[in-house]
Amino acid sequence: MTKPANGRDRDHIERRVLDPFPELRHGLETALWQRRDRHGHRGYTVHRISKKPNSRMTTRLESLSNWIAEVATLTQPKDIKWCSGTADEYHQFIDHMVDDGSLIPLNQAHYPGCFLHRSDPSDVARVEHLTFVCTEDESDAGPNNHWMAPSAAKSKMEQLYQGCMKGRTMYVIPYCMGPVDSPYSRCGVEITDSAYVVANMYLMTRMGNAALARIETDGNFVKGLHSVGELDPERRFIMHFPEELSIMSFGSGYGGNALLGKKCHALRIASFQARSEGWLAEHMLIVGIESPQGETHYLACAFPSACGKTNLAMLIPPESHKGWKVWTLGDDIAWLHLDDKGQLRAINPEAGYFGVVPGTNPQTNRNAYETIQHDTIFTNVAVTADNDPWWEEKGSGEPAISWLGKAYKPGNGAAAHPNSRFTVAAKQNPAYSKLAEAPEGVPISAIVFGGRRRELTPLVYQAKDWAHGVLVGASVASETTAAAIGKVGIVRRDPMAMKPFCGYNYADYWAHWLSFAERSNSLPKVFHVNWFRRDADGRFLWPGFGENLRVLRWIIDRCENRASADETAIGFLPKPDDIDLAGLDVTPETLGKLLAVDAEQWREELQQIAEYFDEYGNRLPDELRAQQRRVANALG
Ligand code: OXD
Ligand code: MN
Repeated sequence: MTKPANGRDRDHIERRVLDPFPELRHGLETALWQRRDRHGHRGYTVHRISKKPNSRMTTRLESLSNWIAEVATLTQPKDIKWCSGTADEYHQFIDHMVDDGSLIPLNQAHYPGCFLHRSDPSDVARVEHLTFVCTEDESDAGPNNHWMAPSAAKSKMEQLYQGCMKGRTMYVIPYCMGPVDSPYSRCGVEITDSAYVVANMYLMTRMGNAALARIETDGNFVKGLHSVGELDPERRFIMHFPEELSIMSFGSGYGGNALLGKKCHALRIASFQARSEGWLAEHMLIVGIESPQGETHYLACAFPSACGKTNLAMLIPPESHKGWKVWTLGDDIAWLHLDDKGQLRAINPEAGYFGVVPGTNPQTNRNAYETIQHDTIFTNVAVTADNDPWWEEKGSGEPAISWLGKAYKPGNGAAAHPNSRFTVAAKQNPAYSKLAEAPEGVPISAIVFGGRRRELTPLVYQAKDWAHGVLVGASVASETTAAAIGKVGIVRRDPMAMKPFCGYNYADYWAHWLSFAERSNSLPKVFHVNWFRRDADGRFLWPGFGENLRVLRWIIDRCENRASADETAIGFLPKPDDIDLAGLDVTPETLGKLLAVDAEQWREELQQIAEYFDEYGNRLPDELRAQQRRVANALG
């Protein structure tokens, strides 16, 4: 690769200048150019820093330019790059990271536009023990969050940020969570010193000039400051200040800790903001199920991390279900608003997927598999001798180099990290819904909670009403997975699958959920599913994946009042004939086990739920306690 000798042969792509603060008054000007060859193919990128003095601001929003100035004074970057969000700019970032070795091009003939990033081996997942919600009053964060006083948290972070961007570029990323023209969307600005974060934010959010224009119109935005620091686990913190709508993250480049639009903004900060504004920010996928008759229902489903949300959001109808179609709107987060008719509507605030790679293959998730064949950033996967990405259960190829960049030796652990990820634009999904960009979102027929439980919880059941549904959601428990640091496979309470993400006291959050019953007579029906129930030998009883459509059909039929059910103490369960087993290797006896409700085990569960609720003391809504008692009494 040769660099252009002078400026004449380069395409001017973007040139924004920022110098709003005295420390950099000598005038750093960053410009990016990209050369194209005579066929118009992208060549390479040059960063040029000129010394021409200037003081032009890049935004008319003073609160934004002041904040950028403050951050630059604190972190002392060598230059500042304002991200415009164009495709060319994305490719410039990619080239830049390939040049500095932080991205490795994969086999471009097999995987065009795909790259591998190897993270620091100590930086591979969310760090819940280092994640804090910093409200003025500790009780507002609740027992569900780690708390630190805002002043203590800020002074800790300011020490870490002091001069942390010396010699680095500071990137300013204006972004919009949700379609830019949706009244339900909210914006933020992330400042980061990581080009990897910029490239990921480009795929995961609507970022750049359009978002900036909206921020300037709205006049407000969530402030997210991120630095990878030295990637030292001892100097790593993710702090949230919901009362100030701001986030400070230091010491990690991992998605959930560093792509601040995702878990930090769209869940922790947004859940807090949603409470005061009367909506819900939830850890839910959004999926549209279209019947052969052309009737489409939209479901919002909450599952703890790495419980198959992406698979459910991209479900492929099984052979037996000709004519059925499944449309993906979102695979991780839903923002839910009541419209003026009392209908709950959902938008997906994200524009891309940051999915778990291992286990993705044409059988488990053909859409995800196809989605990640091109223009994808892989993080911590293995590679084959051909330089193709490789992961456990890919179904083809052999690993040659492990995620750690070392020759792969069988018996030395997984080749790809169990929490290795793909980052990819949602539009690449063959099942991307036409309505995914609709500013008014989609009407939700059913809310579905789920967890990973070996026993106890039936394949599916329906809550008796909204308030009971809040109890069902508040009682979600699941086995832990590799998406967060810590022991895997332990059952923990994960109400509404929001344990790591609810930005305020769960007791207040449940009260907020309950309050929706006063605001609408046509709320969605609420269900609970468990795809992970096992027999005494540890074998899964239900085939899962595409076959889950059979369960979703019962859910939809219940919403339309056209399926029967047995009323039990824990809720409505399908009668054995209500789940279509045609063509499936599941005997009626197995279905019986899948739908069994063991009263003794459930009494114990209700007791544990009561003890869990006790942690919330007087703040627990009476209605939730009453629901718990009602079910416990019904169990006898
Ligand atoms: C995720 C998670 O990455 O939930 O989506 O951990
Ligand atoms: Mn998630």
